Amino acid sequence: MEDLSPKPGDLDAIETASRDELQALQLERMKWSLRHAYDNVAFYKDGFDAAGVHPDDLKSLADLARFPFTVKSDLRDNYPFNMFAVPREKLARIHASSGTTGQPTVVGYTKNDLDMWGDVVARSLRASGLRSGDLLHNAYGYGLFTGGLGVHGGAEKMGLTVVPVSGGMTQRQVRLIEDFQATGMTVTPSYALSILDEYAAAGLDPRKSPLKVGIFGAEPWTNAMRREIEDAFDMHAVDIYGLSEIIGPGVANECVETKDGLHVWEDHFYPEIVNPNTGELVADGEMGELVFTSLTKEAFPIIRYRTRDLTRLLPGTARTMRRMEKITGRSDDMIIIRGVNVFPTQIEEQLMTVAALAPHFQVELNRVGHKDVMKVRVEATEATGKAGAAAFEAAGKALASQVKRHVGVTVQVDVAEPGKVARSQGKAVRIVDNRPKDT
Ligand code: DLL
Repeated sequence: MEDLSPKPGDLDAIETASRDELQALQLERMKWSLRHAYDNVAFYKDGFDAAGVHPDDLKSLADLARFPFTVKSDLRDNYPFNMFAVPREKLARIHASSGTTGQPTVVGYTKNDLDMWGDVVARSLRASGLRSGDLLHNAYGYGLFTGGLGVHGGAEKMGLTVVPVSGGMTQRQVRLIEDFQATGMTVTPSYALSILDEYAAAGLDPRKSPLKVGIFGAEPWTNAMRREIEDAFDMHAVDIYGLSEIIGPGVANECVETKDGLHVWEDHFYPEIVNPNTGELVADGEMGELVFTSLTKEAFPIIRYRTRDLTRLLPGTARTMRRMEKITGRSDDMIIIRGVNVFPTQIEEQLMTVAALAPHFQVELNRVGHKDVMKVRVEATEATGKAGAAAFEAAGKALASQVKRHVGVTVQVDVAEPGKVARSQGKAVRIVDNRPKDT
């Protein structure tokens, strides 16, 4: 794999500033952001007043903990535009969640916000190893989802040639990567695996592809999956994180030279970790729920937003900014099987250790009598597929025993023929919950 480390002068000055400089900037910006939210959004004024705090009470970064949280239902309750701090006419763009499970959540951006978003995405793509002149195959979905257009803006800003291919039509993805000689690819890790399948179907060797780096996010994925993808494509694989409520992609990104967790661009997005049950702050290094406060956003300031994503904060390495460890999962995706907490990422890690199985999976939850039963649906590799029933059974047993040993739960494993586990074209659906809804 090519060395894509940054050269002197490649980075923004703040990326290598001292912690003191960074914290001074954060405090100044946090004061502005709290004041901006309080003065212009009734939800924040009412919330701060009810909690007995005022923006002037913030004297240090630690004082942020005195301010109330914002949660997803607050955004739904203020649908569509009541969380905005500027008149609708000042919005340059609106994005929204798909709204498949209820009221969509709506976010907005002024021209300055789009400019800042472009900067943090450009910083993320650069941390991933791309430079002006590279050609980026952007397979995140375009539309209301922030992935496609968010990456696009930053890529153009830093001088990449962007191919706005979006998700879907997988054969065409392979063809365009090869014909246009893409050096970078932005896509969900699960869809990257579908693209990988398509290389095989087309009789092409993915290790000979022009790609130098893949920038994967929008869903959890593990270091075991990184090794699988890096090896399959002979390219770097780095992690990009973000969420619409905070800005979209580009809140945090791994640096290609270290691949040791994601540096949070904390000059714009201030992270905290709290105990998900009590809301108490926990110290850096401890696991908990990630909470973000925007420091510079105009249209949609967001104060202490509970992401439900579980991780921990670690000191900076390749940059001054702190890192967040790869996301273990969302608190909503935590499965409790007979008292043991299980995340789909833990199943993914074990799946990667069984060579006879392909890297696609879904977890199915069923109620049998009074018990919850977890079934892992996986599929045979092409080679296992040809080897017959005994090979399927052995592969299933191997995975069940790995999960039992390393995760501590008993699972049923259903090994399907190659190609039979549902493929994603964006975010993978990892959990299919068939249990009765009333419990
Ligand atoms: O998924 C933004 C994005 C697009 C990020 C493209 C990266 C690349 P939402 O649709 O609002 O925004 O979903 C946000 O997705 O709270 C996490 O649960 C999950 N997520 C995003 N990035 C990662 C990641 C976009 N790198 C939600 N690892 C977040 C794990 C991620 N989970």
